[in-house]
Amino acid sequence: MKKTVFIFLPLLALFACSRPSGADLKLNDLEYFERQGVNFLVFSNTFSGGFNDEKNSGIEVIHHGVRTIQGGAIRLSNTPEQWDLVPQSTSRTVNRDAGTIEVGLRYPDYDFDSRIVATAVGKAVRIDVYLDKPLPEALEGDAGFNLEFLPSQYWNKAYLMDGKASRFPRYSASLTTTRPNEEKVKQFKGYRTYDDRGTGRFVDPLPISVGHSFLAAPDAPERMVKVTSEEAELMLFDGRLLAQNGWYVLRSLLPAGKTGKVLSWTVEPNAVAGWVREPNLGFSQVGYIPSQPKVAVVELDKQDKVRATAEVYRVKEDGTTAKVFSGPVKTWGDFYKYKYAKFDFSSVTEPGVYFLRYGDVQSDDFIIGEDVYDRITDATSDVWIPIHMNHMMVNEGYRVWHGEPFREGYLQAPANTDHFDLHSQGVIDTKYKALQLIPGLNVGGYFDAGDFDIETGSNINVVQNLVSDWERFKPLRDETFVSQEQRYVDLHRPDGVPDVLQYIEHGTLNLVAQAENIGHMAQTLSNSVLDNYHHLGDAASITDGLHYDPRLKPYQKSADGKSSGTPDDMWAFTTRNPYLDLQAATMFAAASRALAGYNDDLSRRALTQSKRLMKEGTELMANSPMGARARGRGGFGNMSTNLQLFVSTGEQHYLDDFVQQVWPALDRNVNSAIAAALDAIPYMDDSYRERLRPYVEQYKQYMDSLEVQNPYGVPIGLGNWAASGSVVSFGTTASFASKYFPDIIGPEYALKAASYMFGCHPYHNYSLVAAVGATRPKEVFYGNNRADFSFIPGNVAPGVLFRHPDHFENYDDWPFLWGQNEGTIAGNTGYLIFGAALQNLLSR
Ligand SMILES: [Ca+2]
Ligand SMILES: [Ca+2]
Ligand SMILES: [Ca+2]
Repeated sequence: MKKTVFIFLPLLALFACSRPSGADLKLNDLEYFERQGVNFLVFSNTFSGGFNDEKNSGIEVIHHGVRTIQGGAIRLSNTPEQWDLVPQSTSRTVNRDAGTIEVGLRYPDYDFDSRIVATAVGKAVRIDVYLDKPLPEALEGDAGFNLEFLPSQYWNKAYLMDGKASRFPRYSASLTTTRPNEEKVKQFKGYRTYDDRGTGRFVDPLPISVGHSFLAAPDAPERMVKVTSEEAELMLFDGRLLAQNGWYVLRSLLPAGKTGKVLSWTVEPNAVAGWVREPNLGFSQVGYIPSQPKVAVVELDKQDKVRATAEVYRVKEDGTTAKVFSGPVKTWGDFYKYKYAKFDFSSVTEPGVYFLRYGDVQSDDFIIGEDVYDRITDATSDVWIPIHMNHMMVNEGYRVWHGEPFREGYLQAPANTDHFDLHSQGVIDTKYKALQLIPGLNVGGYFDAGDFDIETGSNINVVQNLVSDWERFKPLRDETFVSQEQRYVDLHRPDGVPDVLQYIEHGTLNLVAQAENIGHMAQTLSNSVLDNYHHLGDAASITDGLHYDPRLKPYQKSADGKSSGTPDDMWAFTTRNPYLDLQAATMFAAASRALAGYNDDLSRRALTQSKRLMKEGTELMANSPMGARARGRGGFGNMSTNLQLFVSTGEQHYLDDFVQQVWPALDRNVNSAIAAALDAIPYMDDSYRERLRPYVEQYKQYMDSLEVQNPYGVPIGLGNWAASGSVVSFGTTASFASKYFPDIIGPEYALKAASYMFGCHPYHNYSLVAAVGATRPKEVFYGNNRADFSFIPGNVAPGVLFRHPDHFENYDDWPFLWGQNEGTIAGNTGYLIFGAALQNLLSR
């Protein structure tokens, strides 16, 4: 977790008496089974996320602070993948008197219901599965009770099956078999996660171990779990055979033709006697400027007690260290699972290298210096963004990140298609027929995130963010060679053009192509088949680069080598969304300004599309239920669009419309409208700024209220995608508010957001930004190289994800949970603005 001078024994002695380690599991007020070191959750989180099996649900165990087991449920395959069917939870009943949690599970596709009853029995939980009707025949031999173990916490550790010792494999290399596709249990909406290469057969992993008594990790007491079943056979599988994000799966098949109690397991996670979670010392791994407030947040086990003092040490030039400050640690209070305290060492201001010590815990070292924030966006700008440029080959030194993807272009998506990445095509509303090539779309644009689609809304945000960066801060940094003619990008090779301009051009090229060739904005340009959507590797190998010709057989190429019968071409989902058109209009107006004088042709085309989409989008919105809903929600319609169009054209009516909208929007919700209102200041007179003043004061009250809402004083979200994006936005708005209203809002709010991003947050204290500036950045991210347990420099993780009812987590040894570890192109360009705004604020 962090560098530690480890003297654990005094802690054990101190706290062993406060909660007897021999205590049994108890059903607590938060409706899970608990003893010190073990949280045993039964469907506190259901399979209701947007992407089927998110490895976040069912029966879960948080074992000595780490969620190492999840996915406990009736499942229909040996090693469930993300798009395998997941059960609906039809009921969840907690019976305090009986000490049980009962859940009803249903697979509507098979009209298959089951019930799971979990009962604490001493230090174990007994899991009983009941069927009121026999298993549907179609699921015999497939339906079973599964429990999944986190590979990175178990690999290389030992396990015993019926007393026989083996080791969890570091990498999957166990036996598989193939079965006819007809035997495959249906996957999500009938899609297939696999390409059978014309064999008509799917791969099914074989168990690596079978028995009735399974003991995981006897060699690692914090991970030791015993599972037994007298009747049912336990089988251990390696889920990574089918999907790199698979877990180890322990399962038993449900018996055919039986009702009543059909399966019973006993699961006993070990609790280490006297264990108390090591304090997590939150601080900025990037460091601090001398004048800024410096407050470390200490996250503590509720069994732990707050120490009176903490210390700051300085690393001296001869390599020795000396204590330079000792100060009080003040209790903040409880926040979900842990309790928190704060240590203020703002008085340490001399530039140098330091570390913190809290009892036996020593932090990584950090720097105090005027320039610590100067390089926080360099990796994002020089490395992460150019690597995500679509339709280009991207080279860095000796390494090619990817070749030129999607050379065959994009086909019109067929009508009435639901998509696995949450899009859908309604009736075709373009001049193209289903599966007809839409010309001109394979240019420019950015990969969405860890996947390779062009998410139009995100790409609009990207261009908007980059223009905002360009217009406000004029970054002339030139570290990237970009040639649209060669379709080639070379990292760390200056070419005489500011990179931000080239990035704006690249995004605009694709979006203008959409508007011109489709007539309006597509929702997405995305994969047509699921088995290349989850692609890991070179983006240029996702499709075969040949036009799809249905007259050929799959895997067959035409005589001229230009087309193939493999239906792997990407699709454009074109269903018109006027709100998206308005967002595009805003972005095109901004892009046309930035590109003027650099690429005049593209600048003119962008402005033409902006005006057209503004007019058409506004009319469509006025006449659509969506428009009415947006107004009902207090959305501010085309307010930002009007501002951007005024700035681009100087036409007064755009400004009048903006002014008419901005004050009611602020009155409705100052927190959501303040950023747009601040954006207008450079174009308005002093009276606008003065009228805005009370709203900024109101916003300050909100910012201050965060200090009592959570120990970190920034907006920590509890959603299914962690909240570093909202912390970054908060930091950006705080920076601008502080710049325009320094007498109301000081720089400390923006700096608090920076500290959170760089390590002062729950769970661990690693910087959430890959690679740059920090002593200890996170090491694994959900990028397109996630199978290598690696990162793309400059990526910004969503961060610390909330799991119901009381757990925050961010895995740094397991990249595959997107809600914690997947940086996005919109989020990362938003981080670029935050970095620039912060630097601008501090250089004042
Ligand atoms: Ca996507
Ligand atoms: Ca350049
Ligand atoms: Ca193709």
